[in-house]
Amino acid sequence: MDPVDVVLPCLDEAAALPGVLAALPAGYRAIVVDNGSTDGSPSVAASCGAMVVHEPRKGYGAAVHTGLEVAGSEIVCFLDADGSLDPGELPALVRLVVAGQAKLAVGRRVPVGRGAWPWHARLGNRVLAGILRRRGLPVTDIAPMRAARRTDLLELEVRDRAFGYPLELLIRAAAARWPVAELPVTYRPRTIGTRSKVSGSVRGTLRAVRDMAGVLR
Ligand SMILES: Nc1nc2c(ncn2[C@@H]2O[C@H](COP(=O)(O)OP(=O)(O)OP(=O)(O)O)[C@@H](O)[C@H]2O)c(=O)[nH]1
Ligand SMILES: [Mg+2]
Repeated sequence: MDPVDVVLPCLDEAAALPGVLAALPAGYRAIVVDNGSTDGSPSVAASCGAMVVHEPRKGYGAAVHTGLEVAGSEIVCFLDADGSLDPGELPALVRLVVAGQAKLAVGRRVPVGRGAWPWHARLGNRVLAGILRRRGLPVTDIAPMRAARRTDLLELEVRDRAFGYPLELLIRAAAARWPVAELPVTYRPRTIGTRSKVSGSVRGTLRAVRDMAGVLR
């Protein structure tokens, strides 16, 4: 099989990176995109064999977009670097794209363990997924784990550079009438020693709501 690049947006995930990177299946190459970690994440990523990219612009979407640009494989995956998702579940998504069953394959999070997915984050996701379904996209989550062809993704021209990125991607995929497939993926509490940027604080949640509302307008 051709190698697959995996883009990992990273902001202070030094404690989680060794486990996440070690769990990548054979043939999957990590691209860790950092913008401003202060916990040594870039050197930890590099010592684990990952390619490290420094993105000057802040934001989840900025990191993801830059990772997509520097990726060299035909199919590219995206995965959070906080240890909440299992890299071993990426090949199932990639297979759907390779087989032509989907242009975009995304994970639907199934929480395992207490506190993996706080109720307000789950509720917010459900509301957004409802909006997407009305736009013709059969999804039940705003997935942080996905696979697609690099050139297809670049053609979608997703603009948001913050936490609205995943939602905008799905909206544009729906508008372009892409076949989108959703598979269940395991969602665990983030690795101990890392900090939530979204659902773990009122500030983070409000920021994500603002970014996503901007995308919906
Ligand atoms: N480079 C970069 N990465 C980011 C930024 N914000 C978040 N990330 C990364 O994006 C991924 C998702 O961030 P999380 O804080 O886990 O957000 P979430 O999973 O949506 O929500 P919770 O974990 O529930 O808070 C993690 O790997 C973060 O390190 C950012 O501004 N820049
Ligand atoms: Mg997370």
